[in-house]
Amino acid sequence: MDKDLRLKLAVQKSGRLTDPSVDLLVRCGLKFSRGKDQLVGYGENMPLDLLFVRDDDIPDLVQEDVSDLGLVGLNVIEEKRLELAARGTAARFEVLRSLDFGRCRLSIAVPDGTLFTGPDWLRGKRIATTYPYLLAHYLAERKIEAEIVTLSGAVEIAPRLGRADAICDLVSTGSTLVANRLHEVETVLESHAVLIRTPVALPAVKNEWVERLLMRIDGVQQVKESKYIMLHAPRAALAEIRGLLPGSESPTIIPLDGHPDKVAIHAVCRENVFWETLESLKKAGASALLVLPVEKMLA
Ligand code: PRT
Ligand code: ZN
Repeated sequence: MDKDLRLKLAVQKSGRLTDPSVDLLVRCGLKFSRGKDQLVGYGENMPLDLLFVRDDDIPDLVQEDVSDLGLVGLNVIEEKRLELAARGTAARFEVLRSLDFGRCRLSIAVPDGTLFTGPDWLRGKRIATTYPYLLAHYLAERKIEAEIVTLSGAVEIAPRLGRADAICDLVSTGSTLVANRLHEVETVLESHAVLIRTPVALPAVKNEWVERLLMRIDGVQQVKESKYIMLHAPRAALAEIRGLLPGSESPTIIPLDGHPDKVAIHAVCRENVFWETLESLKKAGASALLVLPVEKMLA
């Protein structure tokens, strides 16, 4: 196939988003082999190649149409959007999907023992961060003037080194903050990974593959929590039992041969089915309960 008709998707080369990004694409059916330099993954069963790059480069690569698509943290693209705006350019990449990995938040944290009285406390303080534009935006929205100390990493040690009074950094479990005797006081941005695409119009073949990929991503995201549940129920308890099925739309109801007072119910539950739910179903008269994982789903 013509090289220009193969989709290019930029993913983080090595970091927190690498495994979940690759895992998502493999679940979408992609088989790929990595070149010698390890920088490109060649799709073997789809016209889609992966570009392995630093996450910070992904918005530019997509904006400049070097890559058609990118998987990156919302934090990175929102920082980029503000940085471009400050330079008088508009960000032109488009967010196609929010994904269910890479969850974290950009938060302001202060040293333990600080009497933080609210955002106003930040007035005139020095705040260390690797996200100067998002922090400046947060402060400007609240009309707070503070000094932003832009660092390239190890933000959490800045207060101990006397370089800052507070920090603005990504937090997921919070253990890095605890280890550095800091605690979160304000959330600047809730983040997760997103799929972005170039603003440039793509040839029809490529667009078709973008659509197919999106459909598969939706399918993969839906089945993660979904379960297929089967059970027998007395007709008299049908309404109650249907009400107990978590997140299911229209279950299939099948008559049971030789048991006019009973039916079989099959339903896809779009939430996890917990033991408590099964216990409640049993209490309501259900029997022969079976819960199965769902492998693929296409609406
Ligand atoms: O080399 P490259 O530039 O590609 O990688 P990177 O070092 O810039 O990025 P990386 O791999 O650390 O993170 C990639 C993306 O993962 C981020 O842009 C976020 O979208 C997302 N993410 C999710 C996180 C975290 N969780 C996270 N916890 N990114 C960074 N962290 C940091 C956090 O700042 C803290 O210093 O991890 C540390 C531990 O966090 P706790 O709260 O779990 O202790
Ligand atoms: Zn980075």
